[in-house]
Amino acid sequence: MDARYRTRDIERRSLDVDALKRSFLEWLVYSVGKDARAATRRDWFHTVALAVRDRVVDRWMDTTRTYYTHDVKRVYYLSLEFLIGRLLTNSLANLGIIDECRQALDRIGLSLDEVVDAEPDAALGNGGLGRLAACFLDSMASRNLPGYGYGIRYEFGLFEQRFEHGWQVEYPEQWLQFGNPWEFARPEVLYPVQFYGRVEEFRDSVGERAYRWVDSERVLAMAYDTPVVGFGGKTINTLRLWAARATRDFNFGHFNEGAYMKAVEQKILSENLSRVLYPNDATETGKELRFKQEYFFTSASLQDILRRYLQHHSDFDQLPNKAAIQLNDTHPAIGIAEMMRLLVDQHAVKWDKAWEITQGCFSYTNHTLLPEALEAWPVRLLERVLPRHMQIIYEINAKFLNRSSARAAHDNARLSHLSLIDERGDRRVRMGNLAFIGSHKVNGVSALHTELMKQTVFADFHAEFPDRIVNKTNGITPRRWLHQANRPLSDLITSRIGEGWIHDLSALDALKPKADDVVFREEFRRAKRKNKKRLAAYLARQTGVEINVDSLFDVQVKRIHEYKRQLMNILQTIALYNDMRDSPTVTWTPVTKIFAGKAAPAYHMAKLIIKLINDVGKVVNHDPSVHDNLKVVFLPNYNVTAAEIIMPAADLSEQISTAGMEASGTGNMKLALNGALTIGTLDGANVEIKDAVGDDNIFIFGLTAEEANSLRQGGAYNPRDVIGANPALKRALDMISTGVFSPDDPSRYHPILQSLIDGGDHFLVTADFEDYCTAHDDAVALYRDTEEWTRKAILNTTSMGWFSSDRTVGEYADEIWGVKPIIPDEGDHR
Ligand code: GL9
Repeated sequence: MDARYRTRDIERRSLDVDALKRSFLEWLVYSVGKDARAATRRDWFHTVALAVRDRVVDRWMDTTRTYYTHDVKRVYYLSLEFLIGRLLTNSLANLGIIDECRQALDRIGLSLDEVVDAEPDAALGNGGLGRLAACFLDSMASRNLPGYGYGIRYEFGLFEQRFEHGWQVEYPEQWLQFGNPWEFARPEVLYPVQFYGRVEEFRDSVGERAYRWVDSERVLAMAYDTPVVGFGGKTINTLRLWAARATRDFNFGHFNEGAYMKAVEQKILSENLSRVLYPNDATETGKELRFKQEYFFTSASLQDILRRYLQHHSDFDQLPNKAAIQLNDTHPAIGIAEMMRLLVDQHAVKWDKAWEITQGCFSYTNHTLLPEALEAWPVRLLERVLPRHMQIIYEINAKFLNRSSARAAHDNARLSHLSLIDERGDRRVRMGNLAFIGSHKVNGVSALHTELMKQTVFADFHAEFPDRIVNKTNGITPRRWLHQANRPLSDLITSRIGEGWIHDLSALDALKPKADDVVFREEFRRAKRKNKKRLAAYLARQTGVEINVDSLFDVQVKRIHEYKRQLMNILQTIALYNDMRDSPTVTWTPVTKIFAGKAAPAYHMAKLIIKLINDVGKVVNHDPSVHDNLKVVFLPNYNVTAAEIIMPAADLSEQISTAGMEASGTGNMKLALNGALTIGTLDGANVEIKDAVGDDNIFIFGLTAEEANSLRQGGAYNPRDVIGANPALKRALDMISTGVFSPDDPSRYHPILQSLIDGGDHFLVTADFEDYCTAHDDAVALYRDTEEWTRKAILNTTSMGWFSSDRTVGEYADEIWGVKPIIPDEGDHR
């Protein structure tokens, strides 16, 4: 090799400050094409990202080569959502070169923070489910597990939320507008994905009945790869996202202008498949395009998985020992039928063998029990869009039901529950049932949720397969959510116990005694205050509302949903506001209520709740009689980047869902890890957080899942009586109903009041209100005792070690996937 290139190759991998600086200056000119004088902050972001990417590529290839050479078993995490957020700080931190990069930029006269701020937030997900997938990618790479993410490269991520007169308005999120320096386009990695058409029966070479899918429309899936940098930079895994491309069969230049334009139109239509992320957090009511997205990325991913397997094998017997395919919710569940089709139709594997292989490979995670979120696609849609899959599903169903104990017992009710087809009304395919029977393991995401799965939606399946359902309580990556997001606290922790906690969060245990150390408490408070100042400045910039840094930062950040009960929080806020106005001579503890979160665009009740919070904020924030003791701020456009600023600054974490409805929660973990005390119900992972931090260090209130269930089942619950018996609640509701917060439209909030009073209060806001207020009063009272509060905050942080997604992913690897860590061999480039 030319010696000059060799030197430059070494140079471009070097992690020292001078080499980084030289790389930046060279990249700016030769790749971004800008002169330093003309470069914008965005140009510098692209420059730095490309130079950092250079430092990842060799290791990435080492990792990929190692997996290939050793033919290791891989994990394939199939997810319609990967909410990865920004990647620059993440890559720098995991490579261990934040300080070097900061200095290199400094020498050019640039600030790293400003460069970091120019990166768009990759919002390829709606909320917890998508962020969990992103945390798992980080943990798999950091634990040296051979894990691939497969998903869709949406051109438009989750919509941008703005407030217009306090109402949520949605705008397109154009994260790719200026290009994406992290990804590698792979125009040669293309798979055909078929839709529509019909099935032809024929006799194969040995005279057996076989099927082929004909007259279909084809779209191509093209791969885009993003390296996933593990902590320490040893393992670099791959996130492969698919974009839809028209096939070349499109006939341009034919006959006349009309035909030509039709061909172009068709091309555009087929490429719509990867255009936009659906913004609902629960249900996609029968949207054909959504269903096609699910099949599109699942089919491309499975074809890719089989292609990789066949590099080393000539039959499929070993597939379950080489590929663990995890279904992130039912969105990729059609993959069960697609795997059967690929094996049986394309590769001539016998049905029973193919079924054994499929079950051996697949496992399924359930993320919610909300009935509206259980996907059920109309049979008529499947027959039209995926005719061969519909046949396969019927066949799977017939064989399954025939062997079920329900058939043996002639129990028709149980048979109809187990069936893949819901026969009530228009016939539908139950994707949860398909995922269940096609998998060797099925998991819930917290202890309580897994228990409820066994008792409710999957009770009949659990009786049939008592070993299949297992629990895998969610976790969060400590890299992004503590090490990167909270430098002040992260540095404090490292100063006492070293850096080991970053890849073994259980090391935080050793800090528990520090809760009783007055010096440590002082330093802990100082870190929190720094974070609070940063959030206050951010909120002032984004909303114009000035808040008191010494007030209690009371935070509820998550999707807006009735079951999450932001409504209960704002009602308590109104009650507190009234108390403050009633007793102006009392010394009140200043409280700042901070909200953030998006509502699904078609979810009118959730949007009305946003408007209510904004309306209450307008009144409260301008009322001099509360002397700045209460502020209400709703930060628009909540995303990963905003979360990274909010989590470290929170004092109180609101986790107040109706018990039994929040499968796990993960924001609850981020907040507790960053030293917020939780006020919450015994729901989802709150139960396990309470066990970890101790009853004295958390504010638990309200009905349990069991109590909530029997209260509703009993049918005798009357919200009207409860409201009548609680003057503070009644007064708050009266104020809303008489237009105190909406003088321009006094009846604006009647739908909310109606749902509480005449609608039966399905989410039990009124039932839990009093207990919630008491818990809140306790929290505020404790906050006055600064030392005691800090002690409990420290115990929260130091007790959260178990909630690392490293632990979660380790459990999946051992108990579901059967994969082992492998340290990549080093290539000859160093
Ligand atoms: C969710 C659950 O509602 C959460 O409780 C859970 O923590 C996450 C991850 O397991 O999954 N399921 C679900 O559909 N969403 C979740 O957050 N919704 C969104 O992602 C918007």
